Amino acid sequence: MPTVREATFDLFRAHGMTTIFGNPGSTELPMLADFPADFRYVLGLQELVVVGMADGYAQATGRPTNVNLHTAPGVGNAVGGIFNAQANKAPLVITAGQQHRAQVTIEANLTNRDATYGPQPYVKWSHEPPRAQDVPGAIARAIHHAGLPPRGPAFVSIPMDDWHAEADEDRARHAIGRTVTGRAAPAESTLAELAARLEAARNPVLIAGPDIDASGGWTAAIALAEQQRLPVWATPAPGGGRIGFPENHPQFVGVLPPAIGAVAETLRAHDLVLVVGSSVFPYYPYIPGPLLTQDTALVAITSDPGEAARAPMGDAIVGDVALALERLVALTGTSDRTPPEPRPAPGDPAEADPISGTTAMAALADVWPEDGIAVLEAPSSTMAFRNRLRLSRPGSYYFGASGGLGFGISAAVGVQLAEPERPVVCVLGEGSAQYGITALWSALAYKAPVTFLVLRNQEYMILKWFAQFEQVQGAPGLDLPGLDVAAVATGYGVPAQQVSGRDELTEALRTAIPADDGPRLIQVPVASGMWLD
Ligand SMILES: Cc1ncc(C[n+]2csc(CCOP(=O)(O)OP(=O)(O)O)c2C)c(N)n1
Repeated sequence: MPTVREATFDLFRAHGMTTIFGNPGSTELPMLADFPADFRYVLGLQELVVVGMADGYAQATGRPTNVNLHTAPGVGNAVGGIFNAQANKAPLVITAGQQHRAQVTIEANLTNRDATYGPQPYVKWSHEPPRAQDVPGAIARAIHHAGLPPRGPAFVSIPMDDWHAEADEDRARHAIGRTVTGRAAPAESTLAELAARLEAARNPVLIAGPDIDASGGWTAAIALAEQQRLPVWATPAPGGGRIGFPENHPQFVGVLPPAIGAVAETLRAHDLVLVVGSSVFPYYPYIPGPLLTQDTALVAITSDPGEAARAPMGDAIVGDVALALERLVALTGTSDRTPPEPRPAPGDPAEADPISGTTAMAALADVWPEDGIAVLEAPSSTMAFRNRLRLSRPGSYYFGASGGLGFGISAAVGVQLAEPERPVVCVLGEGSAQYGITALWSALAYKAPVTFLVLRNQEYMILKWFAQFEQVQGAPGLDLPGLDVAAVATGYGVPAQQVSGRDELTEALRTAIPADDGPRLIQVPVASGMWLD
């Protein structure tokens, strides 16, 4: 008779979940006992980072990924990361230890009181099994919840004495053997109607969202845009956790502004807006205005019923984004509309000392490897990054779609572990870097050869920009004098250097990015400013 632990590891095997991200405590040790040789345990030194690494890994592999957390305090530390994971639609199966069943009612030390409340409301399902024998089935259910659209985290709290209990063999066998699939195309008639609407439109436009990349709809999105001669915008940057359309494509016209009034203004000339794989819209900040101007209609295709229901305007079609795009390609002909003018290539940025964020991104663009993957958490240089890099391959861009900092370094490590053959570059503000800083240790420990580029402006620049926008004066806590991330990295054992000026930066990046023996960190001073170009 297998134990609950043996049955659970068999379940993980059946789902290809042999990489586990965790930070252990006494309540998790029974799960980790006799850790099987065919599994890899990736240690993160703080739970926000553990979840962030798993998030990057789950997104890059497309597979549910187990995150194993310490009871209440571990889950508490993880909540910011869980908030990110639900916005990123990362299929995480989060397990957490719990006190021995015999001591839960008397609330012995480390009891996770009301365990299922902790990660709410950011998980799709939260559960503590009533019996030890239910643990494999509960984890199986969490795997299915996490992997079904919309993907996202699910949570199971497991009392520490459950792991060596005898499993219910019959239940476990069924739980391990089941598959649950959820890729459903919208009804053909709905898509045929949409195709007709698209063909009849005078000046339609496509808004490409992150789920195009996540669903494997990249090629179909290009085919549809080319065949229908659509200009293509990326969904606003705050919610653009992934890029859904090649940004060097001649029909790509830019990243939509993130505020209500500005979106309506930008789309004013279009009679039909087709939003694919995005919420409508990840607005931030609040700039009031009409949602759309009078003569503009909108249709969104999303695999997320929540996104469809909460959209403030337009029609929505729920279904798999890639399948829907493929059908639309088949259902539409070649249009004779004039495609948009290609965007000009960005010019050389002005020289300055220290360099601007724009210059730093231009230096990165100069040495960017074709198969490179970017993980971005550099608030004041986000737009400069998008404009300069113009990434154009699928699976090449990851950004914390909820805005919760701590995603960058952590996710970069997870993405690199999932994609060992592709160079990963993580671009960070020095303030953002602090939230996930302990993941530098994991990068080194697991030989993840990420190049970390830290833009050092000695401040929370974006918050100073927001202060202006919000007409706030005299806010404290917006300066970071003397924060030296290169020195901190050295303490974690990561080779690090500070460079200055575009030439030194280019050279340092040129050397670091192809190196595959472990992480490197390059820090460069940049001037104060919001870098939009
Ligand atoms: C977990 C979390 N805490 C606080 C914030 C608020 N916040 C947004 S941007 C920012 C500062 C980022 O500073 P830095 O990385 O140095 O980038 P810069 O704006 O200077 O480019 C902060 C604190 C957040 N988004 N997430």
